[in-house]
Amino acid sequence: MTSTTSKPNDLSANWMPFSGNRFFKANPRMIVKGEGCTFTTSDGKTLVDGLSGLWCCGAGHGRKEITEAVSRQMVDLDYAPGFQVGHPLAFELASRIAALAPGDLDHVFFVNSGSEAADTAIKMARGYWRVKGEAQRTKVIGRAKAYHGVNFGGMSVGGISGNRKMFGAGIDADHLPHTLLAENAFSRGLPDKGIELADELENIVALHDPSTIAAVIIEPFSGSAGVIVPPKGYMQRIREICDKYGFLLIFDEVISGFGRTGQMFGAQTMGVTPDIINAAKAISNGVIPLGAVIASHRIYQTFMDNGGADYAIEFPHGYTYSGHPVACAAGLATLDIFENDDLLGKCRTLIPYFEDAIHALKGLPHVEDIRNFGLAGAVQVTDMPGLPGKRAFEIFQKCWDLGAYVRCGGNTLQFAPAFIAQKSDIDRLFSIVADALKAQA
Ligand code: PXG
Repeated sequence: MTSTTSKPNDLSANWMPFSGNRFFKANPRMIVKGEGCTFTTSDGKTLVDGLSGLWCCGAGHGRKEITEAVSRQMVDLDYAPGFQVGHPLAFELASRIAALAPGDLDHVFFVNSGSEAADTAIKMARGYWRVKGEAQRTKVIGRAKAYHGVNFGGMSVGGISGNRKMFGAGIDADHLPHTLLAENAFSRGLPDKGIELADELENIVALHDPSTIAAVIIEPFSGSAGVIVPPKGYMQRIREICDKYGFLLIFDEVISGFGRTGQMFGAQTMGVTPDIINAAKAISNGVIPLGAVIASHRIYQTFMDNGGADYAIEFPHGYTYSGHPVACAAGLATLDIFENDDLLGKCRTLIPYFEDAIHALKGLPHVEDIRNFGLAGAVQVTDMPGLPGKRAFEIFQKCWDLGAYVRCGGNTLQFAPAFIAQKSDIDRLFSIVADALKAQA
């Protein structure tokens, strides 16, 4: 008989995601409580949360409005099937999100994660062209250094080689270059140089022929790769080229969406309207998994107009948990907090303070670039010779020991505090990062 109990300190069974399992299990770092913009560790230490969890908890941890809405929903309706039947919360949340989205993006397809959003948006784009009679438009153009999650579509358009090399062939994709230019080092916000990198899309078009391309997928800023911010005018240029050839433009706003740039969507901050926006993470403040693909009226209507018999399924896609009632309750409560607490206003107030604080690290040992956009930023550090990523990893550990949770990825440290953070939280975060950098010297 299998035992149902296990030793509380047995860490072996959990195969952790995107983690050095061997290192962690030898040196565990365990979080047991979250409150506001702090975490408490299993050994009783308080950490300032420098990344809103994993870019999700903009309203801070332990929001009673959300936990109470979730508990109530679990009692009233714990689950409802979403295929061929519905429940009211999914419709209410979709309407509220549609009202917040830019342009004519007014239809919301619910998923459970950013990875599912990426694959859903890609299938939507390819399906769109098929129902329009251009089924040969299958290729999706991503960018080097992009992150669109880990499922096969998102992996294929993603541009972080470490996330791709193990897994073999993906879907039909090609990649624009990234926009990380040495001459833009230490830029604040959108850098000045590099708009011409958008014109590389014309070269991709020339190589493949526009008739083979369904869509272009881009993060308003690349989060995982270390807050790589597009140059001034770049997104406008990409939009123009997409319009020239009819390509659908997908903004992956899993990180930039729901407030991180000071507006509800990065599209609004950038002043560029895509055809599809992907969202997840902060949409439910990270409390319950939830994601959304927000499509334009034109895309939705194209599926409806070409859907065949009136009882037929127009888009054969969806997940058991699409529009889960408990996730929708969390999403609605999160939107209430955005409104009631003026989260966007709070974020906009904090952005210039955060920008000054992160750029004040310039000149400290090993700092080779600092980038920021909205309430997100990264410090790029010099790698140790022959040991890629080790310095950033050591600084991450040192920050933990000194009282801050920060994220490391490759040769960058990444920061995305909660929108409700106080200036004192930002001060504490960056004073710890400064000490950790100096300790490396
Ligand atoms: N798109 C983007 C732009 C993302 O940032 C995903 C899709 C995938 O979302 P899911 O929910 O499937 O993980 C993401 C996720 C980091 C970090 O440290 C970033 C993500 C996830 C975990 C860590 O930068 N982004």
